[in-house]
Amino acid sequence: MLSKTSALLKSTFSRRAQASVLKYNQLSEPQMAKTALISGITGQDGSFLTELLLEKGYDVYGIIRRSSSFNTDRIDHLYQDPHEKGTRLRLVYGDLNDSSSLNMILRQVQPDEIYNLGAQSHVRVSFDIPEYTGEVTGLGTVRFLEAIRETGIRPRFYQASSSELYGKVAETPQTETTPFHPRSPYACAKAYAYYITVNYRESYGMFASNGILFNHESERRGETFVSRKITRAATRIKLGLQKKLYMGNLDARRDWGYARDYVEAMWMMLNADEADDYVIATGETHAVREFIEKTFGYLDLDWQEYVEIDPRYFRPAEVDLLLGDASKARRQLGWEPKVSFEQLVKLMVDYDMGLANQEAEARALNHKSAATRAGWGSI
Ligand code: NAP
Ligand code: F7E
Repeated sequence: MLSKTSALLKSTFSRRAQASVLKYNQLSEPQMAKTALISGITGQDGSFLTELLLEKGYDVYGIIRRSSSFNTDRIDHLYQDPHEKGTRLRLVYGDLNDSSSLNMILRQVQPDEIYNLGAQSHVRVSFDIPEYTGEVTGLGTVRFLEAIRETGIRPRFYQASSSELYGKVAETPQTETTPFHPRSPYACAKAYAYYITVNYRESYGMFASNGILFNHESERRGETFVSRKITRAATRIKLGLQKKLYMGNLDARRDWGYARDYVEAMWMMLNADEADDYVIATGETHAVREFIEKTFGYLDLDWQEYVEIDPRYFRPAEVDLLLGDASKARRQLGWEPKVSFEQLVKLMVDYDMGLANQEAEARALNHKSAATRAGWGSI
């Protein structure tokens, strides 16, 4: 019942959020506060960044794309009725594959800051849809930059660059000067986006910065990324809702941080005196195996009883080791990660345990109603 009610509430909120997406000609309103425009607002980082910017008093516009099912789950708790005065979060339809929508939105919103977080962001999937990934994750960035140039506005521009750029790493730890060696269509697209951002800064004097962010996770992480796949599965296994967890390469090492810490770095970059490129990382690296051990250990489970390897999760080319050195960001922006690896695992497991409990409760209720129906049948 609980989960049915929450599903109903969720879909009501989603419907309201979708219904509140503005048409371009409804966008402009007299504004005093700074205005931010976010692509990828419905993603993990977009949702945390929106919270941060609203807390800081910004008016926030988010670009969402049309979807046949609701895709605003992560921001539904921030929903504001656009019919009321003083609404500070608005959504507008657009797409990184559609230049005219970007042009129109920029002309109407006239943002002070743009955060380009939209992307096909899954590395494994990028091997299946390389061309599409190039369009959105690579060319999407130049469409945005060109739209800025064409409209003649002077916003500050943040590009969501990635530690995947380092790929087959040339040195460890990786810094802003480590050469790139991308290992996937996703990373190749991000390399284009990185360089075109630098190029527009150098060519046209735009305030355009790259945040080279290492992996960052949270309770809102997509469920097919490794961290969330592990915490979702382990908590479901704990309650008997799932038997096995099938994984790929357990030896890969990542520098994992907490997404809420990382969106703060994005804001700091756009509020620095000058545009520049920064590595954002914790400075610690852990193997996928360790993430599994910590998660199952926290739940008093022996992971070896449940985890099996399925080669379908191996990648045609792997990134074996990532470890970032964020000294420049610490020195120049005053940024530091606050959440440790252990705390990250714990907060994700705690959250997913809540979800698993809801699922178990719903199953028990369904069982009960099935039993009741069976009872009626026997009358
Ligand atoms: P995410 O959860 O996958 O979110 C991606 C966002 O992009 C979603 O809002 C998605 O919309 C949107 N999007 C996808 N295709 C689009 C299109 N054609 N037009 C407009 N929007 C589109 O990613 P994230 O983890 O928040 O990451 C944010 C950004 O940082 C991404 O660019 C990612 O590549 C980059 N990055 C992430 C990490 C990390 O560890 N999380 C590290 C380095 C860099 P839907 O909700 O409709 O799908
Ligand atoms: O994989 C290994 C996998 O998919 C991490 C994106 O946000 O961060 C992310 O990219 C590692 C890889 O993230 C499974 O082979 C093993 O070595 O969680 P992931 P990613 O590929 O590092 C970067 C910084 C981004 O920019 C991206 O947008 O884990 N691994 N077994 C597995 N990975 C997955 N997904 N599933 C497995 O079963």
